[in-house]
Amino acid sequence: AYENILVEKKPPIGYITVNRPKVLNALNIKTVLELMDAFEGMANDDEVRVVILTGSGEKSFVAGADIKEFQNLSPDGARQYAMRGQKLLNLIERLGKPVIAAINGYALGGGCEIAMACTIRVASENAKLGQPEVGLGLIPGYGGTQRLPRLVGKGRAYEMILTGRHIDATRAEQIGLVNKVVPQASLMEECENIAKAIAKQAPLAIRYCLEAVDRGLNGSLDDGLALEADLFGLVFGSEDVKEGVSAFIEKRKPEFR
Ligand code: DAK
Repeated sequence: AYENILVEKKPPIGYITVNRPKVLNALNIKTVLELMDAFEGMANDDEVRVVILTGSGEKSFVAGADIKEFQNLSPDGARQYAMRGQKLLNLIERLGKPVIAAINGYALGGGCEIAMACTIRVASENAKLGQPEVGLGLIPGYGGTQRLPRLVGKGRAYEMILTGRHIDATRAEQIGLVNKVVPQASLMEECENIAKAIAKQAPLAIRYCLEAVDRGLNGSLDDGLALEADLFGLVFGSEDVKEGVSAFIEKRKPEFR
C-alpha cells in the first residue's frame, strides 16, 4: 500500500519503481520513507537476489529531491532530511544484494546520487545525468561529492558538480558513470539479463564481494586486502563452496542455496 512507489517481485528479481511521473519522479519525504521500507523488505526476502530500481514513464528516472519541499525546511528539518536520505542511500549500497539502476531518463541531483549508491547503472539512450544543486544555491547532499569522484575521478566530478550541467548517456558511459547505454525499449531486458547472470552465482559469495569492494574502497589497500582475506576465509565455511567445487569436478551446474 505505497502511494509513491511500485513494488513487484518476480524471483529472483525484485523491482522498485519511483512512481511520481507528473513531477518526473522527484523524491519527496514520503517517497524516501517508502523506498526505505521497500528496500528493507527486499533485503529480508531470500527469494530476491537482485533488485532493479527505476522510475515511471519514459522521461525520468528521478529528477532529484522534490524542490517544492525545500521552501519550508527549517535547519533542524534539513538535518533530519539529510540523515533520512543518507540512511536510504547507505541501505541501498549495503543491502547485501546487488541493486541495478535502470536509468530511463533524467537522473539529476538526488536522482544521480541514488543511482550512484546502486551497484550497477544501465542507462537508456535518452538519459541525462547531472548534479545541478549549485544552481539552487545548494551543494549535493546525498553523497554526490563523495560517490561521484570515486566513480569518475576528481576532475570530471568537479566539472559536473561545479557547472551543474547535465551530461548525456554516451558521455556518462565514457566517464564510467554508467556501465552501459541501451535503447530505451531494451533497458529493462538488459538489466534483467545482468540480474539473472548474478542470480545464478552463489549468494553468499555475491554478498561478500559487495562488502569487500565497498568497504575496501573506503580504506587503505592493505586494510582492503586483509578484509578480502577474512571474507575469503569466511566463505569457505559455506555449503555453497563445497557445491561449487564439486559441481565443477563432476561437470554439472551448481545448485547454490
Ligand atoms: N522537484 C519538484 N518538481 C519537479 C522536479 C523536482 N526536482 N523536477 C521536475 N519537477 C516538476 C516540474 O515542476 C513540473 O511540474 P509542473 O510545473 O508540471 O507542476 C514537472 O515536474 C515537469 O517538469 P518540467 O516542466 O520542468 O519538464 P521539462 O522537460 O521542461 O524539464 C527538467 C525537465 C528535469 C530539466 C526540469 O524539470 C528540471 O530542471 N528539474 C529540476 C531538476 C533539479 O534541479 N534536480 C535537482 C534537485 S536538487 C539534501 C540532500 C539532497 C538534496 C538536497 C538536500 N540534504 C542533505 C538536506 C538533493 C537535492 C536535489 O536533488
